[in-house]
Amino acid sequence: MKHRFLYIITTTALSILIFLSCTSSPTRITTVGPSPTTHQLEWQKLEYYAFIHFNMNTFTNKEWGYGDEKPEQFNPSELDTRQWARVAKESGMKGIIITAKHHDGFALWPSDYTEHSVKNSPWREGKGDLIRELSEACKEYGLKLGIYLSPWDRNHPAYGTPEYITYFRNQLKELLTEYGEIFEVWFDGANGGDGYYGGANEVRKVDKRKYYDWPTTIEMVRELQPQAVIFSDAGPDIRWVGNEKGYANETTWSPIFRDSVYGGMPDFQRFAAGQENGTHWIPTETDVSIRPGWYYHPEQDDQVKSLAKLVDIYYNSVGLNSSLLLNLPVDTRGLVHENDQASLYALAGFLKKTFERNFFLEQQVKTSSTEKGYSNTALIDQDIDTYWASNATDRTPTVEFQLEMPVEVNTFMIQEYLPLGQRIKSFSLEVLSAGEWKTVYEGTTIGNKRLVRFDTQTVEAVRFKVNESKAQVVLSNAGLYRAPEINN
Ligand code: FUL
Repeated sequence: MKHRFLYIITTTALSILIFLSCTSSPTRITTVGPSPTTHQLEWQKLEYYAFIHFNMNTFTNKEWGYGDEKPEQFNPSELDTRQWARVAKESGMKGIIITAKHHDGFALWPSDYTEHSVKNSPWREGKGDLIRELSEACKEYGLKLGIYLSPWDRNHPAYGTPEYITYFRNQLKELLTEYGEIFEVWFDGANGGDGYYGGANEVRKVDKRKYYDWPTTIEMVRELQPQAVIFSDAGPDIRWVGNEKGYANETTWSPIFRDSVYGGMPDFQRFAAGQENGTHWIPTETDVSIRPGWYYHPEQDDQVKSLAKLVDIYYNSVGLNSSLLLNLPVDTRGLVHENDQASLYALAGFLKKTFERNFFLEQQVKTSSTEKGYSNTALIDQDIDTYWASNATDRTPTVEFQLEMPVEVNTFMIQEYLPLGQRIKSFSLEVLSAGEWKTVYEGTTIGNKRLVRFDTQTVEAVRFKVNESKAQVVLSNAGLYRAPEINN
């Protein structure tokens, strides 16, 4: 009897144990601070896409038109948006954002709300619609389309009054309803000042906090293109990196105290690094031109950024928790210039060669701890949606990648798993070379992606150490690469 009782107790306990071990799921990790929306996450994956500045300024050889230009001046001789799309695609870019209307007010589509547009130009005898041509070219080449619509309009007579805001929204509505899916809407912070304004030729200042009533416009974008991300100095989805040189901050938090910033604020640079305990998730976008100017100027044909410069920009934008919006000033023919194309293709070749082989794949990974239900193989599965987590008490974990064979390398990549919030505050990178560990880099934040360059050397193992973090560490991917030498 006694034995029977013991037997029942033991088998029941065993069954409960087996049941628990089969059903126990990974420990739920709580999100730290703000985290991205699904649309922000999709955008985050794009990393590299084109800006195209092509409009009236291309033909007047200016950066900012006054607003008194004549539609007849817009006359590209060989405009071919398919060439733009082909070049962007072959350069590894994921989309194109076009200056549908810049500060001078000229519209690249036949807007119903103004005469200051392509419909009164000699191009395609006034029957052309550049936004339509570009949207079709993007579709053909599998690229996303984004639009830049300048809030400042130096041509419109009503600029500065509520009537202009209605006009601005009418134009935006045309762009958001007639050209298919838009992935990003770009609102420039530069606005208010002197201009033509229908012949008034005066200075018009606006209250940048209130004049545009941004919440209503944002609601309209959400309704018409719910998947689109909206860019401005203050987001709501993506923010300016704070300079036009192509360099994000070494420390870049995606969270920011959104309510303390507004579009066009004078000291925006102060916020470029974001804030560790910011209230909203608004990552940065790094916009920079491949030439000194945003628009095409023939005298800058020999000032196209070199491969070395573009690589530096790439590492300091995509590799610093930002995205790279690289501007191509399309020329007066209506084509991406040969020199720009050559630099773009050189960068594409460099990136392909660098990232085609990840030396961590199929190697051993050792971590100082691992949260229950997670595996450190997630770090090297090249899947952004899977992740490894250190355990809840280990805020300064170490991840060691042990290589079966020594390899000659110079580049390291690491990514945090963003849906759980940005956590890491500082890290160091060590390599085991000729039997000795040495630190090759000390850095701060990581976020979407951190790329680290170090002197080319043969390594036997790599150690990534988190020195400070807001909580347990959650990483999605890591990589080790050999970038080719650059000879220019
Ligand atoms: C600035 C503008 O004033 C420039 O002309 C250019 O469009 C750049 C991307 O943004 O604020």
